[in-house]
Amino acid sequence: MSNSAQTIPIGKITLHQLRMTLKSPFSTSFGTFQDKDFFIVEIDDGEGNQGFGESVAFSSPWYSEETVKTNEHVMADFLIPLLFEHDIHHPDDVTKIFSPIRRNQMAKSALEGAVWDLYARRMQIPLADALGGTKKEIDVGISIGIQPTVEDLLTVIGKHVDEGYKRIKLKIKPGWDIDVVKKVRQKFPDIPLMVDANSAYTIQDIDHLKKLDEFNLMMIEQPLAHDDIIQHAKLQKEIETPVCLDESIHSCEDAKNAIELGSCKIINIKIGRVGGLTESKKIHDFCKEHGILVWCGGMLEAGVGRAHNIALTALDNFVLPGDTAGSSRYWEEDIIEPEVVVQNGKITVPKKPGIGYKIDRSRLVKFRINKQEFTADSIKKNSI
Ligand code: OSB
Ligand code: MG
Repeated sequence: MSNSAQTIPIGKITLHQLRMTLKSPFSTSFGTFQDKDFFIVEIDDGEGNQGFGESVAFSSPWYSEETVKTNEHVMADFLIPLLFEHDIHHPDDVTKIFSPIRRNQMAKSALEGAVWDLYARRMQIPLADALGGTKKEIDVGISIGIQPTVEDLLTVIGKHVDEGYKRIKLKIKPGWDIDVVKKVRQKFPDIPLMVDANSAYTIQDIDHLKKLDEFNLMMIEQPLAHDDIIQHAKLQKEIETPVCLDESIHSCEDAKNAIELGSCKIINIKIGRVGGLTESKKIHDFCKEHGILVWCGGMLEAGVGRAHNIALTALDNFVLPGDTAGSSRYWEEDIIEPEVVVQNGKITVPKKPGIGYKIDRSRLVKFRINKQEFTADSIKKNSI
């Protein structure tokens, strides 16, 4: 092999900005989503291969500080120039190349994901294999937003249980918690069930949260502040329900600290929140060594982000079902071909190279509201 074959050439980077509308609104303790703006990153190696990534930041900084606009700014003005300036021998190099830029994990992850896909396609292997994944199929659950009434919630749960989802996650908030979970348990005594508070409580609510212990929940996700691990450790000592951290974990370092403090027993790994697949794998490996269970979270992704989640979940310590539901749970028309299908609560890990799904170009164009292209030359011109 020549030297150039050992680096991943970055010929052109395209930011496709898309706007898609969820089939039904999704409500959490911090707000409701329906229209979704995001970027599909396409990296062309100039040798006939393209890799794809998806940015998962929302339009408002409710879940984390990043937004669609900050993702655009940070990718266009800082991260894309860094990619053109450095040789990439392996996708793991990207984390290091991006390290002069603080945080902005979702912006980093969108580009890093495209490099991983491109790498796997060039190698002619599935992304799951490139990451070290061994599963042929993955178990998936579903996250159900806050509903107008408990009756509505029971109906929605029944539908998804019938579809075969392996566990049900309910969004909770003060006023939509203990009584709701009680009624769900009365109707569905045996389903694997968990709750996600998205930081809606404080440590003062400890006695209230203890009441969840009687419902045999798999876990409570991110009950306390988005940036806390200290109070979560106090809470975990007092409640039996395992605490799972989502918002508080932005890196493997964060995961190590949380585990050392006893802030959680389970970690939700979201590729975007931790800055990419390389960091996700690092957290997965660390948790495996320390007996901490992990699962793959979701950010209401379109097909590209969904495909990345599936590839990551093929790693063996993703023992708990994640939030990666089928495309049709979110979208009338997804941007990949075929769309992601769930059967009996399982998704088959694709065997084709890269993310293993084809990009539906006509739908990409249909949902596109803006497009920007970057080459090494255009970056140089801009910086003069
Ligand atoms: O906390 O996991 C979360 C959706 C938007 C923002 C945050 C979260 C969620 C979900 C849905 O729970 C996950 C999905 O179905 O993609
Ligand atoms: Mg969550």
